[in-house]
Amino acid sequence: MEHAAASTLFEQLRKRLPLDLPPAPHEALACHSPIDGSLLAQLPISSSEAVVHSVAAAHHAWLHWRSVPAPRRGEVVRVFGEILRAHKPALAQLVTLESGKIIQEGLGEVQEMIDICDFAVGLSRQLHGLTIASERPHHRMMETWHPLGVVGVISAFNFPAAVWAWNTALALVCGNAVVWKPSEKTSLTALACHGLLQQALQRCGIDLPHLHQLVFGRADAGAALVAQPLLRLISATGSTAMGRRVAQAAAPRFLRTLLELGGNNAMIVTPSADLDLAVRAILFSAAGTAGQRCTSLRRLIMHASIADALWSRLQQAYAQITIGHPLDDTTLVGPLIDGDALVKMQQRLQQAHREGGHVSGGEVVDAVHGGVYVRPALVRMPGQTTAVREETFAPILYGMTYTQMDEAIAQHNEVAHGLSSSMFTSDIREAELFLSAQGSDCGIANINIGPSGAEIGGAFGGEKDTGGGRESGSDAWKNYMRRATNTINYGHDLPLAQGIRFDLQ
Ligand code: UN1
Repeated sequence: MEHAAASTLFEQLRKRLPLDLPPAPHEALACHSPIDGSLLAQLPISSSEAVVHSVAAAHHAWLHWRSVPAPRRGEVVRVFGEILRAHKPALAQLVTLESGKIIQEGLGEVQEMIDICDFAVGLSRQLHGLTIASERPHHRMMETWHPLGVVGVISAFNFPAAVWAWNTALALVCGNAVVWKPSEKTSLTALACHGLLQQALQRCGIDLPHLHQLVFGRADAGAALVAQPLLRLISATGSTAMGRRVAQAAAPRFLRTLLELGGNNAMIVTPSADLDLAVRAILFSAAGTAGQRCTSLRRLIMHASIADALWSRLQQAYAQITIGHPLDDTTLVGPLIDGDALVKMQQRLQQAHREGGHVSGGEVVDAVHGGVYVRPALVRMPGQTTAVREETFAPILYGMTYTQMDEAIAQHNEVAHGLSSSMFTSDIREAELFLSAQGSDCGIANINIGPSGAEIGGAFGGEKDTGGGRESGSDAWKNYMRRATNTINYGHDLPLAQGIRFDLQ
């Protein structure tokens, strides 16, 4: 199917989304589409003074917002969810134009935003604390949860809207203000999300336009944000190198961090696995989103008895992957984000080849003029070499074999990251072992589904070089609040804890 240039499609979207482009004077951020390289717009880069100003204004708005009852805060998020439903097709197209992910995944991304809004609305009536039995007579203990203040959000290009929404929907119902520094590669999606959230605030009669702020720019804009003393939490998604810089800047003043960094996710396929399911799961997890999810499948650890059969089925499946314009319904793999991503992918494939790997795929495909399109690569490796142990943000799947389960699990856990993992098996012993304390060391461990595509209801995040943060569902909301332990004495005496006596004689 023929498509107009991405820049033309963007102009059409401007009629359907609140994309009020601020004037971009001297220092501008050029927003290009990875689909065809066309220039969509220019945005002003936020100066460090602008960052200071944004955080101060957000703090000021927070002073009011923290006293709004949580269910009323939930109402804003509920209305935001409705606005997202109404704008789902347009916002999904913008996500596709800016990140290059296929439209099915763009729609999925907006759905993920809607889902977290629903979750947060329910949560707004469930920010429960505990009551705790006091050791002292006529005393009561309890926990209360209070808003934190200004939350900084740094997000990556590959989920330009959903990861912000996980953070922001929760941060808002928890009574916080948000300052968002999106990836410089997907700032327009951020602008649209910001505009839609402003509509929700207005519709609810909340006159706090500075409750949510945007900061545009590259790494230095993110660094300026982290440096703001009024910030109470920084939630950052992106590379491990970025997370390390954030953590180091945050540590001296004990700024709370929520880090969701890279992954070098694996799947173990055992002799009893349903290979039909496994092939489909591998295809989505490894080639989907052009291998540019932090949860993408990168390492396949196959039992020797099924390895050859599985690998040849994968080769057949990979040969049929349709690569092309991400707005085409038949496309499964769209462009890489930019030329840099291609260079890194090719260098890694060369390294894997030098380390004894047999590479198929990985070649550049002439799908849409001006974009970087590659065939996802399958690399059969003699073992878990250096190349395999590195996370490469590209569609590369390494295949290795094992014979003993303990060896497979050791290999599985032998990498720096610990985000997501999966096992395909029909053997309950193997499945339970993988999920046990001796099994996968990741924040997410799945059986008979791939490592990517998590639902919002669970806590999302991982261990080791993944940063340790948990976002989204379960009790991740606690990251966005301050816990106070309260002890109340309703008696006529003053007993001290631990039975200590401290009386004047
Ligand atoms: C990311 O790539 O940063 O589980 C987030 C998934 C998505 C989120 C990925 N729900 O793959």
